[in-house]
Amino acid sequence: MPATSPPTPVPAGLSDRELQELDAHWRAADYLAAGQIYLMANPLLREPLRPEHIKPRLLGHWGTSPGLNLVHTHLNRVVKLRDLSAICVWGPGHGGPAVLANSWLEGSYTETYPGVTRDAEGMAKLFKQFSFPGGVPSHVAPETPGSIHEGGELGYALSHAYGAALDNPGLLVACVIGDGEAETGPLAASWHGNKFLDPVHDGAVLPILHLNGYKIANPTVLARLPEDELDALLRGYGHEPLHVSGHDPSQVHRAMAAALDTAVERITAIQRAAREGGATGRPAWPAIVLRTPKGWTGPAQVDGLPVEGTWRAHQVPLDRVRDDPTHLAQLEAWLRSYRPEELFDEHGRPTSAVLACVPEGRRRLGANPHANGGLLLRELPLPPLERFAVTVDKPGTSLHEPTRVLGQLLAQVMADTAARRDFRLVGPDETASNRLQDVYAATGKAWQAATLPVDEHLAHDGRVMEILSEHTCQGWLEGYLLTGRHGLFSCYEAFVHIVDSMVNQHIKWLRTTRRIPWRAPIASLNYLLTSHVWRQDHNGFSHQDPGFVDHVLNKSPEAVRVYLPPDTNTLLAVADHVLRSRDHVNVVVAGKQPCFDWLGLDEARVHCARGAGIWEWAGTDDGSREPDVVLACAGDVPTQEVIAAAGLLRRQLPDLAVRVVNVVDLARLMPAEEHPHGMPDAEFDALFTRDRPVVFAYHGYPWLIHRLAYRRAVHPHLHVRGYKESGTTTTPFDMVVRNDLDRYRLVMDVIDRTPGLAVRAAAVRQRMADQRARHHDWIRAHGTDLPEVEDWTWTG
Ligand SMILES: Cc1ncc(C[n+]2csc(CCOP(=O)(O)OP(=O)(O)O)c2C)c(N)n1
Ligand SMILES: [Mg+2]
Repeated sequence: MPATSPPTPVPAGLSDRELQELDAHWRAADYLAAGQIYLMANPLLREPLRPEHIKPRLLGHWGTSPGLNLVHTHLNRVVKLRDLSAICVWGPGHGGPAVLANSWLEGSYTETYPGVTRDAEGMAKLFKQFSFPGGVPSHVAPETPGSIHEGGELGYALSHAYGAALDNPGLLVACVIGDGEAETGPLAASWHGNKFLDPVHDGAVLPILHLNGYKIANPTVLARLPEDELDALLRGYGHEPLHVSGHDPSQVHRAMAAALDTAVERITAIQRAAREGGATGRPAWPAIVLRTPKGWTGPAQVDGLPVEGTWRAHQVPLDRVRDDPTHLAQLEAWLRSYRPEELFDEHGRPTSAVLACVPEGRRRLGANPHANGGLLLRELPLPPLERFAVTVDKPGTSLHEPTRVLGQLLAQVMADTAARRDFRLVGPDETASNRLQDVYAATGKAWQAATLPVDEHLAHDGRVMEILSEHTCQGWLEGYLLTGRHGLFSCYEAFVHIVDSMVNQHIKWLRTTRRIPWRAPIASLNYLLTSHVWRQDHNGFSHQDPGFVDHVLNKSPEAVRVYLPPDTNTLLAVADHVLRSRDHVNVVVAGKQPCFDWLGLDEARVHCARGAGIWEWAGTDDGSREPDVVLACAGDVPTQEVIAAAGLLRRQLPDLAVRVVNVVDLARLMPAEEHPHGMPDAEFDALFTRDRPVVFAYHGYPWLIHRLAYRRAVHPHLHVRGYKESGTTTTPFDMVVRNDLDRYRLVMDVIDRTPGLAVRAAAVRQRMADQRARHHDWIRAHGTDLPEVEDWTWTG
């Protein structure tokens, strides 16, 4: 114990019997946690412990487990006593043995996995399966009943907890935060969730900062602060800290029970004041600071070195148990110190004293349906797209801002979910910048802090969430979706990379839950990436990075989808699809700047359903023979350049049979065996040909298209143009020129690659090169794009 932690004064709340029962539950959970790490036989120690009872590979994390077990035991008590609906987010998710132990004790484990019975036989299975081939993961994984949070990658516990509490007014979300996890950037930012939590419409989050003093190999920053400094820090975050510390179990049990009673009473009072008394001030929500030793109740010393209460307790405190008789004896003494013969009856079932604190049915932390959110998910009411679609009399003649029109659709969704409150829009301060601001007509921006007359659209009960932390946005939305609701994350394309690692974890979760029959499907995590690479007019190079798509497409094909709608109506069709989908991560890349309308709503729907198709009106490929060249495009700006190039070719080289193909759903390019949306070879070959030159204008880094299509017959003839990291603050057309994605360059590419054109079309090629030179001089003289570019429309 660090010197800065005097034992908490002990209130006289618990009876001696309650204390004994809580301690029995805690000891049982500790026994079961240690048993999972070490034992593959002799689970109740009815025989002397021998090397063959020990697992050959000792895996798992003991250090955090006694603390998690203490929290679970006491949450059981307070949930049962006060009939609460609660879930817990276990930040130190590496303490899987603890959460599994508690689920087994309360019976939710056996209900979920009937083979693992709540008796000696089931205990043997529980032990053996842990971190064992064919068994269960070492962390609080998707397989763990009651869990919405894996905890493998640290930092996201508190934002997940807030996401779960939003629009769940009857739910208490406890959240254990490791003192190491508390050092991460995402966790540090997520303390501010309390400035967004509405005590009227949202549930409560109870952070439990677990100061066991250490990470893997180091002390933690917060555990070494003097207690008054830590207290001031948490007060600065807007919390009322309740401190519990000690290493004498009886004293800590009493203090923890009292702290949880106080916390729940404060929460109830805050909610009552807001819900019944109309209070609108920002409340100071309670937070518990729990200071107990790492590896508490485990071996005090191993091989002469201190372990309990130090970083050495992090994983497996005794690691040579099979080979070293001293370690074996120490393990046996340690396990017997919990007195398993008092905790489990002759059949190996937990005694009634152990189970006295455990709540019933769906009140159990491992059985609360909010932690299997798909069970509670309702269809999102989506309005008919006809109400928002733009009229397209002729392609390429009218302009709309796609995301602005999408904002009108989202406003309707917000309005239609006003009573049921199960849709949220999150973003890092960019909702208006991304032109989705029409949503504010239907709901405000969540905000519980002070307001000034200059502020716009802030509201206590708003369902748009804006905080300048992409991590927090992502964490909130994940927590919200995992508990059975819907949402959308709108983000600048370049900065969504900040959550690369978080989205990995969410995709892993989805991939795993898809194989777990009792996990009901949840709404997809939908990204709208806008303010994209080609139109960073205000910002330039720092804001130009289309690589998130590359990142996501590396991940489980069953869970990831990428859409590049080329205009307003296709964006509406894609949005409608992704908002209805389940268990996916959908990345939608669409511009906010005025963009040509190419397709009417009906055509847009059909085109998006296909995912890729020929735009006959744009090409000169009349079907009488194979095309001479294919001009392909994916993304709004590349589509415009390809259509303009097709127009130039139609006039300059009228005999050339040009096929124009647009790709909305990028995974269509993948082989059918590699992605559920992948195109069979026959279809791909028919669309792109097997041997004609394909000039492909792509929104992002060109290598991605090669990666997706490398197995296709036409691949040797595939030439991809895209973003080559040549960015700056310049005109829109100069961006494409700099990256060789402009219409003139595309025409040159066609001439260079189509057999027989090099000589015949040399003059056309020269005119194109001259146009690029003219462009170079013009923008430097005038600061705007060439008039023939700025005023371009499709004339067919
Ligand atoms: C983002 C991230 N970085 C590093 C790790 C590796 N890691 C696993 S556990 C751990 C220490 C965690 O310490 P703490 O949060 O205090 O948990 P506890 O002491 O309860 O085990 C670290 C660094 C990780 N899981 N996630
Ligand atoms: Mg720690």
